[in-house]
Amino acid sequence: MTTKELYTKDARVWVEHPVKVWEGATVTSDYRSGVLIVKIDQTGEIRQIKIKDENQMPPLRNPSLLIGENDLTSLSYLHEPAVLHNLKVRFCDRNAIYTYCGIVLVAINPYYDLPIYGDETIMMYRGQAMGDLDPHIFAVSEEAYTKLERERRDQSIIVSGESGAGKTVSAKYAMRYFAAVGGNASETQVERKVLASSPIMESIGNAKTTRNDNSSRFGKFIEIHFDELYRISGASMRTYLLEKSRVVYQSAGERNYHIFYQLCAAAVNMPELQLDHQDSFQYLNQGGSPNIDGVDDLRAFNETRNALTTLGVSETEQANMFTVLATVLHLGNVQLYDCDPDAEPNEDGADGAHISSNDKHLQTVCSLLGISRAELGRWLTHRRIASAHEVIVSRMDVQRAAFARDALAKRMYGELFAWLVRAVNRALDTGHAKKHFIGVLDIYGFETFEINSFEQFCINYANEKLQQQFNSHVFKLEQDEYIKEEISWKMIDFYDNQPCIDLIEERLGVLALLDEECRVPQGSDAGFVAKLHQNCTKYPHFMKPRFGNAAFIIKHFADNVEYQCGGFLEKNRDTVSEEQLECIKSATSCRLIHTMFAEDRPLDHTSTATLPPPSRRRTTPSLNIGSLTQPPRRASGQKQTVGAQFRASLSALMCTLSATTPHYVRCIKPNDTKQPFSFDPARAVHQLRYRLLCLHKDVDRTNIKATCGKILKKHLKDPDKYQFGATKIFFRAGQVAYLEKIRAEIQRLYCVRVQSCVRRFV
Ligand code: AOV
Ligand code: MG
Repeated sequence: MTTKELYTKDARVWVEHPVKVWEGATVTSDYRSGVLIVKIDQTGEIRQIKIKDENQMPPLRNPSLLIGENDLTSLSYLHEPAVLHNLKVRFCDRNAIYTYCGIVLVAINPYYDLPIYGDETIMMYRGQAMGDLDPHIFAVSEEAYTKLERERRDQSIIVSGESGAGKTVSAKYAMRYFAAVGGNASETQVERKVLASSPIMESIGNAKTTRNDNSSRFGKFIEIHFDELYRISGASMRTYLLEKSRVVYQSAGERNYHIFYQLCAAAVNMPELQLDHQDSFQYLNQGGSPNIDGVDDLRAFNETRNALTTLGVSETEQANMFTVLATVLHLGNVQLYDCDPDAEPNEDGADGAHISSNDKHLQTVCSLLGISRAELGRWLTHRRIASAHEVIVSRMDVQRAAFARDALAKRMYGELFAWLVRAVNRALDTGHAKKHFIGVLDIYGFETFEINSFEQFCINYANEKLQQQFNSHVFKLEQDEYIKEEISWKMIDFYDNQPCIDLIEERLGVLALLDEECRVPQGSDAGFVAKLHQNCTKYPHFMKPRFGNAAFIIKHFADNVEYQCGGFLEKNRDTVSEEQLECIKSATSCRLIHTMFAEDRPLDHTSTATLPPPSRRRTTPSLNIGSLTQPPRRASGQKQTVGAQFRASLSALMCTLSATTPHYVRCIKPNDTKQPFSFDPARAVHQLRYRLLCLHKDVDRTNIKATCGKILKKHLKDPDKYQFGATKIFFRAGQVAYLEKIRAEIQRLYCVRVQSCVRRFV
């Protein structure tokens, strides 16, 4: 089929538009080489389109009867404008937020509470096959649940999408589905606990960012365990790299973790914590955005407490938790002076960091924990440097002291987070052996801000790995299909994330160079970037910025991101003053501190690279699934860097996922203003351009192979244009479109649908 035959008068095409991205047009006269004349449908404007390359003709539109299909793969043309248009029609005209694209469920965030998640809807989807009802997260969940039983293989639901696209909400609905259909009404009420884990984890691990009011700042993989009768028998959770820098610093318009604001909102009920209005704390007010639309922090605090109670966290433990959180806030308000504020005016106040003797926040920290004010005061301003021959204690300058204080606050929060994850896991562990599981993965979405640091680097690296996991799964499906169908063609049009992952993971890649710079005595952020610029330019996914040498650019699958190197080394090392830590650990009035910092803390059971010696491991399976927010030590006793540890935990996750049957949910954020049902085509298309890889056409089984053979012989003269598999026909590019055109013409003339015969063996 030549271009001339396809682009005849009245052919319907898509032409580019600066705002709408694509708009409909109709060809006004048969295409002649070099120029296509079209009439824009909406405005009536006649436009001459110069065609330089006939491979880049305006895309053809689908027959109207296909618009609004609930599976994109049933469209004749599955190109960008077709996908975008179909999703838009479904979303804007029909309020249908879910659409299938082959094996992927596309979910567009409606920013509106739809009445489609109730128990009645769950029961409606129970027992139904995927295509029977409208696309839904419940349909995907049902598919996973059915397959668990049918295949006797663990399943996973992998939710992805950029920040604010709706991953966490989708993951919660999937869990709700499993809780409803797999409930076993036993006393342990695991389902209730599984659901209660969400508000807890969100209060301590989610925060308002400029992209999402409830942004997850950690990744999580929840495994729901089932017994031999496929009833829920327990659950466990693994978490990934909490963004700890947020505890001490927030960018404009952002907040610290929700729990802090909840605590301040409830301060009057806990006078012993000596809390004040949230704006009075340095760690809470830097973003200048203390409230979230539609969120009542006091109410949320009560929900958090109830959820903690449901999970068996005792009143005392809760009180201890709040003490630790209050300590962190007071610590952030300890004022550091660069000379002695208590010295008489003519007295010589020694240079370096000082704390006033009547600093009330330091006093509060010490009384809350029951530790010596003199000791903590000393180690907040001094450091110990041990050399081979002697130990020197010297006063720090204010900047270093503030840095050390912040590192301590971050460590305390990180330990508290890890402890809570263990508490959740303890509550979800019913003691029953798990026979099967369905895992739900909800990680932080790809993100790029004005200033991107180590955290964004890790987040985007994780997304790169996940995208690669998806690619290899689809690739494998395709390969399996070809083998099954005895087809000898190879898949070639495939975006491969591996080169970008290589840039990050290889021997002289970003993580290795970062670790190396962390090890050398005078290592610096600038030195790290210099090393990158020296070694990484050979990678196609690496770029030097045009100006300056304090940054580097990675060309991710989703976007190019420029990372500022400031803080990379410290964040990767994640060190804290041992002396300060000892002070905190000497707490006499907060038992939780001891539990939190207990040395034999279990580690992620799948990250073999990070396992402690066996004698120190605990044996309960779910207890072994610890939060990975703290870098464990290597066998040599040397602390493993955050980057190395994150890499190991991601690789363990990929292993886990590859041993399951995956189900994919791709969330799309339709606008940046959180408007209900508002669809910004430019925003959506940006996400679709890298997300929808599934070009595989699903073809039904049939026995009328010969009929199809005849039809094809008639219309596609060249036998190289298609190949018969055992149950399917495989077409070279462009051939299906051609057949569709013929189908449309015949349909117009004779009202006969040959589509089914040609494209499918019905
Ligand atoms: P994310 O998980 O993908 O972002 P969320 O799941 O937190 O995004 O969704 C962001 C917000 O969008 C939610 O708080 C809801 O207000 C709204 N929303 C999402 N899905 C739905 C839905 N199905 N129905 C109604 N509202 C919805 V991040 O964790 O930032 O990458 O880290
Ligand atoms: Mg989230």
